Amino acid sequence: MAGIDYSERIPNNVSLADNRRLQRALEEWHPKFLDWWMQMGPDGFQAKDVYLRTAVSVDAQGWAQFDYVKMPEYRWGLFLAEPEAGRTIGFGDHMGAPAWQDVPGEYRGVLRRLIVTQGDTEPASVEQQRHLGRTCPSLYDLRNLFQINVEEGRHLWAMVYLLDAYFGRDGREESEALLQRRSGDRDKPRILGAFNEKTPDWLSYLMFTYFTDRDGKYQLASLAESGFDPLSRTCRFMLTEEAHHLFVGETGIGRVVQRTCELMREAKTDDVRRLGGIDLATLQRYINFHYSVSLDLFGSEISTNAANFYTMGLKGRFEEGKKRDDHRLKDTTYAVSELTGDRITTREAPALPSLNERLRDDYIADCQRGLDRWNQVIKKHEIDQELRLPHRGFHRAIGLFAEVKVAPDGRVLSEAEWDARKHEWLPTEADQAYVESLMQPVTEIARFANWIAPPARGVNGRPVEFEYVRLA
Ligand code: BYC
Repeated sequence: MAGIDYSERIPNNVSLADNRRLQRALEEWHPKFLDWWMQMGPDGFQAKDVYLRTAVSVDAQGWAQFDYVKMPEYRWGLFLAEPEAGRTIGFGDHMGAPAWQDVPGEYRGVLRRLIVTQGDTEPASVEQQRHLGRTCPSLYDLRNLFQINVEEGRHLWAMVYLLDAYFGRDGREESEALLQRRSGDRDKPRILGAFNEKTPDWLSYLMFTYFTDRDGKYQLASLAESGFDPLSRTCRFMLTEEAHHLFVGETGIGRVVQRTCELMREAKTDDVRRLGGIDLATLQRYINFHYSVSLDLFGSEISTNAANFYTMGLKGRFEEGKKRDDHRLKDTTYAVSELTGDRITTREAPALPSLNERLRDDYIADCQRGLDRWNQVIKKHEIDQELRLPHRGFHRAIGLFAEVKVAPDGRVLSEAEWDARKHEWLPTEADQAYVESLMQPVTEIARFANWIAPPARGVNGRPVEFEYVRLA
């Protein structure tokens, strides 16, 4: 069961051949997906051989195989983590009851909406990244981009499987709509804010994989706790793939920081733009932007939706199973931010509607770990500067802080102060133009753009100087 049947048109470990109706629905959706992929997927590289990993098993050990594949021939499929015998619902009003193998009728609408929101982000990110291949800093980075893109495509398949298998005609309509919305489109935008932003250059992309993919990790981990077992099993396997996306972001920004520090040391200057590097001040502004739009993805501090998802047993907390409390949270509180005049304070709020904020707190702590590692790189070069996460209220569009302007240090500002200083804190047009000017493709084996250091090692035991994408 852990192995995946590749003899089928749609590789899967869900016994698809035994469910003719579902198989037909997915076989009808498949060509539409491929049309979308050709139209909106990586631009200009569809006919090239890329050294990609493909899932061949859902076991934690040895689940992937690496080989050259042309992206449209990638074996997208349906993979769920192994079922846990006797699994019960771990939180909310149904705690202790057997996990649902089918959709509980009374929660159908809510569950469908959660799955659609999750599913919508996956193709959105592929659309956002579709032009990046043309300006890659190396073949190694190009390959990692495509790996992420095909896996986001597979994550779309994962959500479409749930919609088609468990939500009948409505589910099939939602599956179609997932291929029709477009990132940044005025008339048919993607559902969540960050997925309608542009990813115009590789610095933005590395920031996106660090900060926005990390929201994915936390949302998927909460959905992996779901009492709806097929969703839980799907998300558990998606998390295995997600780890690589976060690795690309963390090591990618780490490599930019490394290169910047090398240039600063060599030329004894902070102004590495003269040398074709990305100065730390610009990096800080990109961090501020991507972190703040990703914080918005967790929703409002106080949310009855979040309370309902939990009480219904549909979406848990991060690592719900490891927490030692009653897993119902009706009588407990949680500290959330509050605005008192122009001061930001905290107050104890009922725990259930505060669940978005709690998940955001887990996320913030995780984000800080990467900053600590990048700051180690800076310190090793004996440079007395630090990268910082801005205050959670900085540049927010959702929740409490959407109403006010907050500086990176947490001071509440007047509109005039904000307007006068925002160019210090967010990427300016000049920053964007400069970063764009660096985006010249580097495609010789083993060569890297000047603004990013090579990685410590290659992919799957291959050397860094390996032909990760065959362009000839
Ligand atoms: N943009 O009660 P509230 C990933 C809406 S990333 C626009 O506070 P709730 C990935 C909200 O829908 C992970 N609208 O929100 C990463 C609600 O609308 P209604 C994606 C927003 O429902 C990289 C209203 O505002 N997965 O996988 O508690 C590459 C009130 O909101 C936004 C998920 O998000 C926003 N940012 O929480 C590839 C998990 N925020 O009800 C992939 C599934 C809120 O008034 N989704 N609104 O019409 C959820 O769990 C929840 O929908 C959210 C929002 C956490 C997103």
